Amino acid sequence: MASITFPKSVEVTATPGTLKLVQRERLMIGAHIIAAMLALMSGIFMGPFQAFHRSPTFIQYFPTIPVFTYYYQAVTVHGVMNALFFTTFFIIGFCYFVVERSLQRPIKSVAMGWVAFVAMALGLVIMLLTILAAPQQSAVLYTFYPPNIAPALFYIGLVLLALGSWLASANIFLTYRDWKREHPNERVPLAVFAIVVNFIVWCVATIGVAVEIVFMLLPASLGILKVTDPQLARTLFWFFGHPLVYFWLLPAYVSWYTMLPRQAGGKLFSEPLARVAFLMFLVFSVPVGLHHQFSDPGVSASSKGIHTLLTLVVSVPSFMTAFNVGAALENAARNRGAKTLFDWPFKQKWGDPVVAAQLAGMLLFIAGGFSGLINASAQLNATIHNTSWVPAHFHQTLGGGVTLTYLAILYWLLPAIRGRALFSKPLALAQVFTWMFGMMLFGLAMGEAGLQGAPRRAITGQAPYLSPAGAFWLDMTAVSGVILLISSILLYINFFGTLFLSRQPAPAGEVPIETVSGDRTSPLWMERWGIWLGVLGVLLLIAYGPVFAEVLDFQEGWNILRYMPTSNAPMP
Ligand code: HAS
Ligand code: CU
Repeated sequence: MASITFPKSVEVTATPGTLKLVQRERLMIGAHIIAAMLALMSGIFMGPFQAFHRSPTFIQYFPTIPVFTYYYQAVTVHGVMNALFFTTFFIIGFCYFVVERSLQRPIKSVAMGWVAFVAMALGLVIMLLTILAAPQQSAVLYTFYPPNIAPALFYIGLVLLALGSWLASANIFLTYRDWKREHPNERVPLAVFAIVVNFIVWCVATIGVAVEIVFMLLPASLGILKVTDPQLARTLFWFFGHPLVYFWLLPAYVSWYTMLPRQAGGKLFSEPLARVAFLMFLVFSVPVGLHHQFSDPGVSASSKGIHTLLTLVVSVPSFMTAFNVGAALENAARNRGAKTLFDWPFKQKWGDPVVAAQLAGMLLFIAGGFSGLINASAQLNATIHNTSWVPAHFHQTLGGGVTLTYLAILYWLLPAIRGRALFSKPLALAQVFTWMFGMMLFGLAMGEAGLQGAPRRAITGQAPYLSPAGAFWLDMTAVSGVILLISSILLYINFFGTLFLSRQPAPAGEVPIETVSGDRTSPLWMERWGIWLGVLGVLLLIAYGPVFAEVLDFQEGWNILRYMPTSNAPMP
């Protein structure tokens, strides 16, 4: 294979002038994007085979699927690599790029950026090797609930990822602070505003999982602790796990709000409204984790009620996004000649993979968002919890809206960094549409199967208890797996093609970064982060204070750590 040679610097057109991407920036951001795509590659190709494992008809004809035979190993690699490593690398690389280009300055410390990258990359390698070398013990899935305890290296891989991401957060905060000192009376461009929000959410959220890993799981895996506490661990995990989904979502929103309007040929409806939406994410993303624990014993109904209410509140900024970005898209279509009430969705640039990927992502996200609202209602949740409805939901949100938007970003960012045009636009379009239809079918099929009682995280292809309707929808899941397999192959042909085979120079004018804020009306105190952290602190006290009092069992005298951990995950 040809080696990658980067030209010294590349002219990248952006408003208002032309920025120069310097070599070290390209290397740093390129390294993050490549690591992200390699992580995704190791996770994504497991997916179709899991779908095949779930299909009764498929299992009937191919009783032993020769690839990725140990189902729980594959599901662990799929979840850990796609949801934890791909996302974190991609978000950090993309956010460095946006912050640097928007604020027209390098990140605070390139050296710290590299230290962070190396820590995360080491975490990635350690994690992959551990799951490969100890498939049974490390098959604890991406939620790693005790009492299953993985080998210590599994947790060390996660710790390295978290440490690296904290350094990256510090880098972004310090870059923003330097800019703010020089521009005390200016509003930071919207994209950077959103990124600062996102990394604040991330730093608060990761406290939960860090405590869980450092004080419970790692000591248990090293044999220092002989007991564990699933309930406490789950509560700490979901303190992190829900805001995690917004950590994935907000970079996609950065693209929808600050890039897509221009890419689509329109104008954002309201920038101040966007800032309000992001501030709502800041204060409401964390105190809602119990909506993953509605079925858990030992947590009071009143706490679950508070979290239900706040979950519904945190869906409001997404509704605001739908109207704000939807209006921008309508504006774009009117500029392109749309006349009637309903023709604007059709008058979009469906032939441009960067725009089409985001629109397709939005369509999936509408379905995923609404299934989220169903999950959030405690009564309905009892019907769908732990069924395949839940993976249907998060493949339409994370696998649909978020991932397709990241791929839209990849389709302009990779050429900009590499200095070469995208290998093939038609392939990219084919990838986008196969992904959209594949994920729609996956969502429909897994959702319907879930309503028929098919459990999540199970080799349902071998289950004797399925209703005929459930079995039918699980077969449809396998069909969606085939479509998504094709889409994934197309993605990687384009990815490696752009890196190694493309010869055309990257087209000018495709980097959609705003360098000044067009917003003159948002009050400057929106950037007084202390206020918002204070509000978040109060909400956390109300929403999580009683929960931790309950799970720590104060009345019984700190009655925690009651359970013996087992050593192995379920056998195949
Ligand atoms: Fe969720 C479980 C509730 C959003 C991810 N969620 C999960 C899990 C994951 C996940 C990974 O309440 C599984 C965890 C596990 O392994 O156990 N979720 C919600 C709610 C929302 C929501 C209320 N989830 C997300 C997002 C995710 C994500 C975003 C990833 C990125 N979720 C739950 C609950 C559970 C859950 C329960 C636990 C279930 C259980 O029992 O285990 C909301 O934030 C969603 C709001 C979104 C909307 C949609 C707005 C639409 C927009 C599109 C605009 C379209 C336009 C038109 C402009 C209301 C913004 C375009 C025009 C064209 C022409 C195309
Ligand atoms: Cu959640």
